[in-house]
Amino acid sequence: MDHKMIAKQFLITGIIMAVIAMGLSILFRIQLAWPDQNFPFLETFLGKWAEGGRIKSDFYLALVTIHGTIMVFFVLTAGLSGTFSNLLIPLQLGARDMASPFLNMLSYWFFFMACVIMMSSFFIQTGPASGGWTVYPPLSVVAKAMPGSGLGMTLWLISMVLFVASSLMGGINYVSTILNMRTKGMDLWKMPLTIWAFFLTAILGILSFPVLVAGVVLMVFDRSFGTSFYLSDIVMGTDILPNEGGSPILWQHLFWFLGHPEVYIVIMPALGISSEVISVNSRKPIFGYHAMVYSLIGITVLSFIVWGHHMFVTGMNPLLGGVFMITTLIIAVPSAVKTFNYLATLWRGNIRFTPAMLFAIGLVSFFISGGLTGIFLGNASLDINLHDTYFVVAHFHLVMGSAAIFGMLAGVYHWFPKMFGKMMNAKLGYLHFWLTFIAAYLVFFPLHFLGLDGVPRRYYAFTEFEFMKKWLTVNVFVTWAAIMAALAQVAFLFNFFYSIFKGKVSPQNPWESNTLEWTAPVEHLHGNWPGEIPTVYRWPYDYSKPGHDADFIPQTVPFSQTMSSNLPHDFEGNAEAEKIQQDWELANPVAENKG
Ligand code: HEM
Ligand SMILES: [Cu+2]
Repeated sequence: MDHKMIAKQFLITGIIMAVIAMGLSILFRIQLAWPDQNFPFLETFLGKWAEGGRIKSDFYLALVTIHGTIMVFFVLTAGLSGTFSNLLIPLQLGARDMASPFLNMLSYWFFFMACVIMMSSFFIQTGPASGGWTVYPPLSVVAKAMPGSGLGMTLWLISMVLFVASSLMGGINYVSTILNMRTKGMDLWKMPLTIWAFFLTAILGILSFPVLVAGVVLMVFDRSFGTSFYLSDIVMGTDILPNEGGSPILWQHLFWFLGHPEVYIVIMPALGISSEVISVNSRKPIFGYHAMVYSLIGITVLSFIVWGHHMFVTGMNPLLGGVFMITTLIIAVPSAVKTFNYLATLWRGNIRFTPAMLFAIGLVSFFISGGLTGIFLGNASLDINLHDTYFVVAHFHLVMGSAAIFGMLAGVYHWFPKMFGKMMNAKLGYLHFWLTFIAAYLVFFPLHFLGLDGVPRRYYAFTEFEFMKKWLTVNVFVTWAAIMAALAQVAFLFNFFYSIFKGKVSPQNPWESNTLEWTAPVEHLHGNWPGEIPTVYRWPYDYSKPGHDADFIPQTVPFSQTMSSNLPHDFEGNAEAEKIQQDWELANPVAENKG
């Protein structure tokens, strides 16, 4: 199957999963806002999970768990990375397809099966897994710990193993395509930042996902074969469980060795997309291209040595905590480099506020405001107070959740014409952006204050605790904001599906962009380009180049055609372009004297 088709499959599956996950969050937000009220419609809708119109506490935990799992893995990993890596890697590099189209197709179908199995757990007697998206033992290992710890947890594990297999097949394909299948002239330093981001994301995935599978295998042993890797000294009621010698901390190490890179697997493609969109729509070269690449590499390397910041309160040796704290805070440096680069690119740009551009700027906003609270959480001593409170929920929903969703939406608006040959409606796009942007801040900003006051996450009803009662009005407010966020997505869904069929036909290069994908015809061909694959001469960010009349120069335009605007560094490392320049200089001795 063609990579463009597979990209669409990932996108549409991702959108469906996002709608489901958002629906789940509305359900549990209703519970949080009106903990003592009955809503008969919930029973109609959820049956035995909401008898008498109130969500059961076990089911509440299942909702939170599946919401988080779907959002992180299925929407923002598969839906985001899968869609845009598949679409853009061959098109922006000048390849006719992925290195292995077959593996690529298989990777989609594994993902699809993972989604189906995860959702099927809503229809079994004991309900879905309910130990949180991090599935910490013992809830995930002791089958009778709670309803979702039985079959629901088994389905969760199966689904995740399929999902990991899917990501590995995808990732290996992306890496080998990027390394081997670039068109003539496309050296590494001519690749768009999107490709750099997808490349490093794929490497992160390949190196970290297998660790999760290893951890899951041990978990299956604990669950089914009486081993005790993760369990020790558990008493249930008066029952002493037979486990001996294991430790749940081992699971935390294995999980977060994947789990922390995972949050960068989620955000890096979104950062790559926003680089591209911001540069195109500022009509300016991206500021600090090399610094952007090195900061992505820095994030990739560092993200493997910070996992312990999720475990500050497990009683780790304070010295070790200090090491994790320092490495964690160092990640702020490449992240800040990226932020400053975005702002410097926007600075004095000739900005075109397309919907894609607004979403990309929105990403920068969330990345900054959510990133700042990461500095608090990264400090071992502050984290002791903030751990497992709503402060954490607020932090990661801004920096990873909202930012990555905005990156994904920026990508959808920007490359929709490439995917479907049609334009999306810009007015609906603006409506969608402003409502979502405002609603997201209204939802997540107040949650910081709950966290600072010590309100813990994953609790079913706050009214049970005297000190939390005062937050009830805030919770009601947040729930209304979440409902507004959900309604705003209707504008997007309508626009998306309507435009596929009835949208205006898109021109070849609607955003006047330099990159290769826009040189391919609008109609989808197998193999992307009808004749030869275009040759690449220049980097992808030649916007508003001094001395040139048009404000953009596609990567396929040789330097021999833009003699008035060439700069000395344009030729670096490009023997062919250098030769063209030399030949031209030989043929035009006068022009050279002038220069
Ligand atoms: C309408 C948008 C959203 C709302 C209203 C929302 C709300 C919530 C709330 C209230 C919780 C429960 C917190 C707790 O009790 O621990 C939660 C958990 C979570 N959410 Fe969201 N969320 C939204 C979107 C997202 C997105 C886009 C992501 C992607 C990163 C995400 C990832 C998570 C994760 C990982 C958890 C933790 C689940 C767990 O503890 O197992 N959410 N969300
Ligand atoms: Cu982390």
